[in-house]
Amino acid sequence: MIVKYTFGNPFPTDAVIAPVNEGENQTVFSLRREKDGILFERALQADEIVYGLGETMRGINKRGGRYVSFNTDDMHHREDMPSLYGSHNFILFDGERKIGAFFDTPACVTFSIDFEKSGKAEIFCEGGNLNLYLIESESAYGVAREFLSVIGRSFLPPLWAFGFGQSRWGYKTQKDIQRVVRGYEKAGIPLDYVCLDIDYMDRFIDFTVNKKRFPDLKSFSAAMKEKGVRLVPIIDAGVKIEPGDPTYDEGVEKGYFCVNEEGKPFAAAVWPGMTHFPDFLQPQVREWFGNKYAILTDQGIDGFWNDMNEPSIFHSEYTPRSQKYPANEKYRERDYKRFFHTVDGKKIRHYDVHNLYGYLMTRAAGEQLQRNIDHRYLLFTRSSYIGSHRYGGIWTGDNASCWEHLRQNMLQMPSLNLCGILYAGADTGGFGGNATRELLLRWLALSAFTPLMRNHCMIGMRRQECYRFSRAEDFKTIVGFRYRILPYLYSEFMKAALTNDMLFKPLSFLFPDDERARGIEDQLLVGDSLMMTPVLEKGKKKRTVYLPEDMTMVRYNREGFSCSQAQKGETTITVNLNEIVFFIRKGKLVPVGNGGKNTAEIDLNEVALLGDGKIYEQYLDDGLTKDCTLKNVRVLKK
Ligand code: MIG
Repeated sequence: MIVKYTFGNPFPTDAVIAPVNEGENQTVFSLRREKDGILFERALQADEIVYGLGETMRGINKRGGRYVSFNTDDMHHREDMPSLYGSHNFILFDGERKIGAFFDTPACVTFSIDFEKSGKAEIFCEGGNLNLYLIESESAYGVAREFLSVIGRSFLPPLWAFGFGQSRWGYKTQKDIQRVVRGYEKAGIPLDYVCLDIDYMDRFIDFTVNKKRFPDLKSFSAAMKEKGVRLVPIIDAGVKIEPGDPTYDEGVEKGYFCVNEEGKPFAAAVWPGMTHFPDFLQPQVREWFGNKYAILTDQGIDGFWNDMNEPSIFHSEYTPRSQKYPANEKYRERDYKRFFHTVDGKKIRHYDVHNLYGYLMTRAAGEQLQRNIDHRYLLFTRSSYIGSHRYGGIWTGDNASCWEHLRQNMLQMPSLNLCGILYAGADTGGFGGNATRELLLRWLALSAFTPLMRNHCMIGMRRQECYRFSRAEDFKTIVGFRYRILPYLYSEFMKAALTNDMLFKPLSFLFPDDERARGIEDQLLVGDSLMMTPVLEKGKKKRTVYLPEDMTMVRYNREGFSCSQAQKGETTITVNLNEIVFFIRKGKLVPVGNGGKNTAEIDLNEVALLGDGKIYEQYLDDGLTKDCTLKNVRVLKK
């Protein structure tokens, strides 16, 4: 059962779209009204697990930490980092009672979960204006399913978005892109898309293309598509102040930008220099900005990533040119308090609705892409809120080439799925820093299971394309694995999306009575049949795996798949750098295909079934149709 409780005068977020009954007096939390907000408190049992909070650090069980929902661009993803790029205020208490709580407010929320030995969950909602949704069910998984059913279906990416993508901040010209594509071709490593970072634009002006670097994007993108490779350009939130540029001119003329204290467009510096921020809280602004993407879709583009949409600010008309990027917290907060949105003629202080900005930029793009093109599109955003999953996926921002962030990538997946975000992935290999061959191979072996599988890297770092490393055949094997498991991954993703389910589940969701399984964070269930058990440590070829039931162990290497029986309990596996080992649950099947050098070569109809199950329900379609329903499921028998 889900019930909604309203406090104060909350700003509508459209996060929950199904009708929900309203209640009057909730008893789950005790409540303390303070001067600047409301504190919700609840005692935790000793062994209670607390799940949720989407894109946050630290792990699947959120106990022991403090998390601040306030979308932030900061690349130093330390383990105790309170805020990242998205805010996903859903938590799930798995104690004697199974309770889900969604604190639906675009303002700052602080979750202290058994922080400083409090033995309590303390949630402070700044401003005190919110809708609190409470769900109670028999099981943690049941609570999750109920929450997912009220926030709406995940965005459905095309099949090619499940291929492997290469990206780098620093690719400048058409030649750079061609070189990358050739590198992959020569090494025989599959590739489906290459991302264009900010340098494809003319002076970082949104919806422009630098003519010297890309003289004819339309024919270039067509030629690439011919080879099975798509181009995926970045779009930044800030619109350069550039008289003569249509986006700028129209935005000023129609009053489509956020305004400062004097009611003039607010000016803040980002990559293009001084910019204005589109006021995505206004529906007509969303429609206008979203339709701008057609400038690129008309040139054959059907995938985008939305960046800098926290929004990130270097400095503004109110704050001094910062020495450091991004602007430090003090200045950022000052800026966020000094610009405004206009909703139904009323001025709304940005600070109070801060966490909606990236979500509504994604909604702007997604709604119009949906209307303007006759097939599915790829879209992923850096900043998000619950609800943005209906329009696009996310990537988890500027991580680094370190083992801790590889682990973090894995731990974030079920938490994101719990908040509706199914299409997600991290910068494989790490954004900042220099990846080693070993780290990149292990990371690819993990990303092979995440819907977004993209190698991305920061300007100035070592070249991180797979073919730049020695013995490229190992990369061919690991990336090639993704293309062979794709019939399963695609099918499980689409079924999860169509039935409001999770793709990545903690073991505890399916084995709630197994004490050992409840504590495991470095193994995950992926879809209904598979358990992933990646190697996450440097220099290790062996790792321990816990099997909550008898399973089929599957090893993949250049020879292909080999299966063996594995017994319930603890086992040690050896996984070489050019191998992947995973498990199939008892009585289940995993369809695998023949692979290919891109998704266009994949035949979803031709699969072999691994595992000891009897039937598998495979979702399949042409990868582009918008007509996605469960009628596209066929039953395979073994
Ligand atoms: O301030 O566009 O997270 O993926 O490569 C950096 C350049 C701006 C941040 C994104 C990153 C991207 C980079 N961007």
